Amino acid sequence: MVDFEKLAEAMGDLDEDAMVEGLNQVMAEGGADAAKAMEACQKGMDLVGSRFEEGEYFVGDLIYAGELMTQAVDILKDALVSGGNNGPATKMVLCTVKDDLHDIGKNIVRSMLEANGFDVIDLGIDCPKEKVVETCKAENIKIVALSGVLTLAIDSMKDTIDALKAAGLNDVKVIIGGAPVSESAKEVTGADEWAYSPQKTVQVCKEWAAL
Ligand code: B12
Repeated sequence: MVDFEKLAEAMGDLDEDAMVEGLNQVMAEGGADAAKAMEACQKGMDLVGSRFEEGEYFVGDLIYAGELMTQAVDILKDALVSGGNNGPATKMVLCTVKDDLHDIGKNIVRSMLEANGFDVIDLGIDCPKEKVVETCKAENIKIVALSGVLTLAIDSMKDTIDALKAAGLNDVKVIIGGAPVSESAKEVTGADEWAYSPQKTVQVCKEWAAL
């Protein structure tokens, strides 16, 4: 049985070998603890964020941490897939909203969605609302996931959701996520759902894809 505290520490210490060893052990044991392992990695990411704020880590460390998280999702993805992936992949849009350049969390969410069979159109960072509207129209998208880490991202999320409504795309479901997102942000922005964990994001998007 893997020691999840140690796994979180390995991620926090950016110790790739220890992290990969722990994750491979989870998979070798059948993958039943994959969700717990993912949580441990996220705890490790929180450590990374704190160490950055304390001046111990630098931007390069954060980017490397993002790469490690993506690697973790890759190792665990077969065990993280919930439910069947039968039928054609559902296309959806994901982006970091206007004026926000943070994409480490978005990329982790994307890896998780792709691991669960979604065809994710990633519109990148600092994404204008017009680009989201155009893509939804052109690709007949019914699910949009908006990421944002800055407090001001909540305003951009609201603008994007308002623009979708103004364009008559009322059947597009929107999930928002990122550090400042909460139930009250959901109410302010008019989003259909919010989440912090990538696992909940996948669960919600799967429910919407089945509608
Ligand atoms: C890394 C980082 C940067 C990097 C970004 C690199 C990159 N490629 O992303 C760089 C150095 C570029 C950067 C720049 C800036 N940053 Co910065 N940054 C951070 C830091 C340290 C970590 C963010 C991160 O990646 N966390 C790890 C990921 C995994 O977590 P996450 O993004 O929350 O994602 C998780 C969930 O939220 C969720 N999730 C994410 N997206 C989505 C989407 C959906 C749909 C769902 C459901 C879930 C979901 O899943 C993820 C996995 O669990 C935070 C501090 C912190 N501790 O969080 C500050 C922080 C976010 N930055 C901050 C600031 C102020 C800035 C700058 C303005 C600094 C400056 N003065 O220039 C600029 C902003 C530029 C801009 N316009 O965006 C502030 C924001 C303050 C605020 N409340 O608005 C923070 C909080 C630091 C602080 N305490 O002051 N930053």
